[in-house]
Amino acid sequence: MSRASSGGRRTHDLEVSVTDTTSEQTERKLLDELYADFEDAGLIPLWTQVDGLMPMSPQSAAVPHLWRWAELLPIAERSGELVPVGRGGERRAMALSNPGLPGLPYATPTLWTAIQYLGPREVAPSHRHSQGAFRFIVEGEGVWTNVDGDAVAMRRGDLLLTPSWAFHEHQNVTDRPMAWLDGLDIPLVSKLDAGFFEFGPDELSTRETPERSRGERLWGHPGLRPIGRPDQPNSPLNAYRWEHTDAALTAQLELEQEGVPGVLEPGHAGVRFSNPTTGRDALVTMRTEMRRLRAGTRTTPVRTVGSAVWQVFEGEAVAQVGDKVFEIAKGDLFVVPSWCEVSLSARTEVDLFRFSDEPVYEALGLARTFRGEHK
Ligand code: 1HN
Repeated sequence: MSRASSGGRRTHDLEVSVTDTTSEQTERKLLDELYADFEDAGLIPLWTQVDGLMPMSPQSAAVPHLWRWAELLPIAERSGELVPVGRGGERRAMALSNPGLPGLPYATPTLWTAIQYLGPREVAPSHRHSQGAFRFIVEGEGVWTNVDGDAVAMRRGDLLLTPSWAFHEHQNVTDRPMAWLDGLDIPLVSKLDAGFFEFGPDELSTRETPERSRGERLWGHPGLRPIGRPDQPNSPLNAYRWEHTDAALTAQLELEQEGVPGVLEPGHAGVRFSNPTTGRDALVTMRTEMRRLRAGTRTTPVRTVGSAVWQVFEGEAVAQVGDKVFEIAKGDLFVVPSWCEVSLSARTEVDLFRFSDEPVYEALGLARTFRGEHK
């Protein structure tokens, strides 16, 4: 195909009538030359490209998809037996790859999601990166993640933060393996050309295994902020314990029973993990939340700009995501692409962890949400 017959030729074919007069032939020749010069000059005229440049609404390449914990865990265990963890590979993390983003280790166009596995007594070595990260634990314990030298216990139901540029390493101090969920903003940071990485020391920064990290001891008292500490873009509270999350959700549903408003919608309680210095999201680029639905609750369908990943913490539900219907149970993960409608029906009481890239859209003035049935 010649240069002139790409893109622009289609439009300009329309301008050439069946009866090709001499003047039309001249014009055609001039247009061919013009389109060739566009290419040589490194230009693409808008009128040949307008499709897709400005869709009427977001057209994500990502698709709704489900990964079952019961399938992920045995694969992670086999990797634990066969694949060492150490310098170079750094982490035994297996990324969810969205079928709409083939070949890429991305759950959505902005969010990396992986199951990570650390065997008995294993250590994942120290490093830091500009990508922000968190861990969420659906089962197990025994690993401490050392974040800038602060040892943070990882236990069922906890959310642990590894903000951008904090050194971190993971240490399994038990004879049992442990698997958990990793969320990172890797694809977003890649798209923004903002990736930095540095190896840390080969020796562990600490072998301590405290109940509570220094971050929790300083920042983990409800409504009490240490005086003299400045605001930080990412939360200095590095662990959000299940005990507190559970109590907050329980209280919301109890208050609803007592006639006090507080829940998101009838039978639907929710908390957002927040940065105690700003009241905003715990991480600058990722929203992290826990939802609890009473058995039998069906949530209002919602569409939001930005993508989300959900993981069932406990219980059973049906998730309707776009035209897909997922029967979900403990540990199962599903993806909601941008502007794709999602609603949940709780078969039992169900707790769900959710994370998304919404803070990015809010910061850029691009956030939109539509609640209700779509016409
Ligand atoms: C990383 O540092 C972790 O620290 C997990 O646990 C997943 C994926 C890509 C690059 C770095 C971790 C990662 C990662």
